[in-house]
Amino acid sequence: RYLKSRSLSIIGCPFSGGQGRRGVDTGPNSLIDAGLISQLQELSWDVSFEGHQQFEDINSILESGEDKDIGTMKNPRSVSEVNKRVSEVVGKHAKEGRLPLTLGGDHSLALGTVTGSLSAHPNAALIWIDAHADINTPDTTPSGNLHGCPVSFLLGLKGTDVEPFSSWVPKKPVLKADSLVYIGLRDIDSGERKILKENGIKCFSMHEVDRYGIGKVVELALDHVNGGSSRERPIHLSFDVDALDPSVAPSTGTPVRGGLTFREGHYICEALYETGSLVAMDLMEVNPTLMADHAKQTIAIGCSLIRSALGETLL
Ligand code: Z70
Ligand code: MN
Ligand code: MN
Ligand code: MN
Repeated sequence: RYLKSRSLSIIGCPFSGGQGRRGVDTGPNSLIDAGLISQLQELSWDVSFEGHQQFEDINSILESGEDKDIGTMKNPRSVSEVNKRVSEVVGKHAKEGRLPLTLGGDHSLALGTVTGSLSAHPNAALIWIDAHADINTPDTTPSGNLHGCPVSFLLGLKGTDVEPFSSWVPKKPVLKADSLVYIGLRDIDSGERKILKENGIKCFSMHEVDRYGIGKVVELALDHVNGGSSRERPIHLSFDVDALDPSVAPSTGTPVRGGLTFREGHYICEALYETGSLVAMDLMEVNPTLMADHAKQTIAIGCSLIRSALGETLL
């Protein structure tokens, strides 16, 4: 509906500066090494992959310890610069009518991916699958980790108009609060709870998944962003693998028990594919260096979530 043809661009983002655990920067290459490209070609996608993004310069600043905190924010310059680049490359591919598939890397990268998507599809809605809301502001973050903050920057919440981000993040909010839906939440900070309430943001936590079942939850989520039964609005899917239960996807930085089952995670992806309106996808927070005995399992699930979102079951 929004793509020129069945074409996608893989954007590998080896970056870990949005949180404290190294290794998540090896996520993108693990997914590629597991055969993701040929798997998507088998689903008859025209796949372009020009190699991972080159963040060596930024990563060396990160390693050197030169990227000093600004207020509460850790690694602010690295996170800002990486996201500026990601937003440009995602925006470019999206404007060419291709579906940008971004492989993380930590979830701070979604500031760039969503900004890029929205530059090409200004009416797109954001569906955020995560154990966490990632909606802290620099004023509310308890950790200073910017992977817990990208959504607040996208909504332009109070406290996000700060350097270095203010030099490139659009002044007009990238996204309106009613264009965002969460599924899978179960670890929300008190400051985030307040923000979610005050902005009336639609959240389907694990409690709602239990109550209604995943089928109904996805239907309600799509009704919410479409304002009814239409399924035409473009959708950016940002999938944090920690939305899944740690027994399903153990190799991730902040596992929280009580998560989505294997099928619930895949169902979400399948149902979004069925809308015909998916315009971008992120698969974030795969860290093969954690629970390394289970890394293969987590990587394989990352690939299969992506395949489901790109039409595996329907062909
Ligand atoms: C916490 C914070 C977070 C992902 C952890 C955790 C945020 N709310 N996000 N893992 N993906 O530090 O802001
Ligand atoms: Mn996240
Ligand atoms: Mn998370
Ligand atoms: Mn927490």
